[in-house]
Amino acid sequence: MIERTRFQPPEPPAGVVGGIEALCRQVRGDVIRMTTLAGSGHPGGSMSSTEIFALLWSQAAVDPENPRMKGRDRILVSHGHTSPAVYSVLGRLGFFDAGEAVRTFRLAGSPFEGHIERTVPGVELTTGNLGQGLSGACGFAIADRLAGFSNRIFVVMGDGEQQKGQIVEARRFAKAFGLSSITVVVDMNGLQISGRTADVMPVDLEAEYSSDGWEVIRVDGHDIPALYRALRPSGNPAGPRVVLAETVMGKGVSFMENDPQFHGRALTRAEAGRALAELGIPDDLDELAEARRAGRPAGRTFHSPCSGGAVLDNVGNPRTYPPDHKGDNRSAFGLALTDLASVNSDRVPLVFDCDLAASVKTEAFAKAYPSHFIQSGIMEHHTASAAGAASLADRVVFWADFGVFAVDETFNQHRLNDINMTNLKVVATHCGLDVGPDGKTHHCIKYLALMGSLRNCSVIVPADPNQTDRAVRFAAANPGNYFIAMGRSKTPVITGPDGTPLFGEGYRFVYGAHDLLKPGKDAVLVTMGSMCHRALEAAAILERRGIALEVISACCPVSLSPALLDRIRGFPLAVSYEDHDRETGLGSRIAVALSAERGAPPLLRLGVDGYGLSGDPEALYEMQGLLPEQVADTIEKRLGRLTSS
Ligand SMILES: Cc1ncc(C[n+]2csc(CCOP(=O)(O)OP(=O)(O)O)c2C)c(N)n1
Repeated sequence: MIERTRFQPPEPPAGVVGGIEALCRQVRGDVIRMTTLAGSGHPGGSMSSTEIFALLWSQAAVDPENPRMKGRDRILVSHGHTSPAVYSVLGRLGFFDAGEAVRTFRLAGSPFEGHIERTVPGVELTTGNLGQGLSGACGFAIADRLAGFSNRIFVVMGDGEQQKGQIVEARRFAKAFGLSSITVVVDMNGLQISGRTADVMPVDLEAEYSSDGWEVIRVDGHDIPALYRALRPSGNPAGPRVVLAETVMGKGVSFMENDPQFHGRALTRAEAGRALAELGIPDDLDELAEARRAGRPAGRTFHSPCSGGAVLDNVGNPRTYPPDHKGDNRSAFGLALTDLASVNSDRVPLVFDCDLAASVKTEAFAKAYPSHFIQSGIMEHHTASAAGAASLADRVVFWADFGVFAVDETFNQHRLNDINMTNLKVVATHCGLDVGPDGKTHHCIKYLALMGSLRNCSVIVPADPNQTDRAVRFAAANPGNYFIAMGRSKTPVITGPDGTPLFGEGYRFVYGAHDLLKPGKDAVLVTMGSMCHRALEAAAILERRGIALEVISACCPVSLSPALLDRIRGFPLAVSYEDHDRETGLGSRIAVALSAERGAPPLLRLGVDGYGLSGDPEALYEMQGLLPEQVADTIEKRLGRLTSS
């Protein structure tokens, strides 16, 4: 057992240094055994980061018995390929059985995957695509500070990784928000896959971190007392600190040291034998290989990574916008957000913005709750990751942005959030051709294709301000990632047969349910969002021509219910109608769902074909044949052909 000092004594006790030295030798042996057994992995960086990991997890305020302890220090590893060393350190410090990690590393069904996974106790964030760890740390730091914790957040990164632009965004953010709880350690082994980092893409880390306002310390990353001193609480609480830890790739095994091939190559059986002998570790590789061959582990995870996703129990009283209301969905979102904050004064949501608060309607929230409004600047990659991590810290978190920035710009970050099973509510305004004159760079027409492809993300495309209000409250009251998409323009209130708002008093949002906007018998049209009212106009035109078009809003387009498919099946013609890329949106989803159905009707898909141009939305819809009159004509023509054939 190594004494846990929490970095309080000015010097590490001798027992601590000795304990960590012994641990590091074992860890290096584990790294060799794991990667050779698996036949792949990243031994070089694992062995240069070993002292850093061993010091952090043995000394920081973390508890192997209670890895999710409230107020714990958080240790993030951004270069997730160093998983062998991370798993070995955690296992040997008692977070789980190290033997299992060694035996099953990278084996199908094992929780010990090739890059570190948040399902493993002690791992704070799944990483693997480089450059996102510091952003995650910023999100945790913001959320933990609001929660009143005085914990520390450590982030270990690679030096090649420093070439990523998102890290620069995160550095600025950490300084701007005075995140002095953050200490970064860069493993400066000087090598990456293609050779020397200085040759691949030189980065002057000392100058860059200093000019971004960080405290910079340079240290020998294998010198445990020196590293310990560098990791002690900062004397400079105004800002974050980076420790540039000079290390040696493959440290501890003579023929691996400073050789970049060992960044990502496992040793052969014979090489591993020599390496273990050098380290003074018994060679049990043959027995381990036998045990590994005995069978794949039953797939298991230690715990559900999303357990405890924060929710708001009190969502206040929904607002009902009357039939003559002239407003946009984004304003309804902004008002619902301030409502949620006002009825949850002890659990105010955290709201991230990227310089668009006035347009995405979070300005009122920003004024009323400045401490919970995070102005991230034009740094969307960082923001997506930071907001995702913050949402894992027992806080309801919203990020509102234009569709093209909330989705297209940041898909990679959403994907990692999805893998981390975060609890983030992304609200994308300005979706579709509805954005109009800003032109094709600003038309987000792939939001369903992209966000709908994430496996842990619910997608809602509300029909009007009333449904937007309910959807926002629903997302805040339910755990998990939600993506809520809306256009820019004013959207009429949808009314029922009695002329009252369809999504008003008495309406309850249920995820996955579809909404019947108008019954009909001759054809069924399925739509979503800002096209709902246009679909109703098309239905009214057809009504005058004696054709009864049924109109359904599929406001949860990734969850097309069996009830909806059943309903569609009863019609001679189905039509999908969307302000989204026609090939990858609602129509495609319906086509796929219907392909498994017997007796499915032909499907006419109406949507955006190619990129739009710049202009008034109505003109852009006209160019795409998406105006209600055009839609009515197309449906009438198709029905005519059906009956004549
Ligand atoms: C965004 C991203 N691009 C590329 C890779 C592939 N990759 C994995 S490790 C690595 C080199 C990392 O170098 P460094 O940070 O110095 O780590 P070390 O070689 O010291 O282990 C690359 C390019 C990745 N994982 N993520």
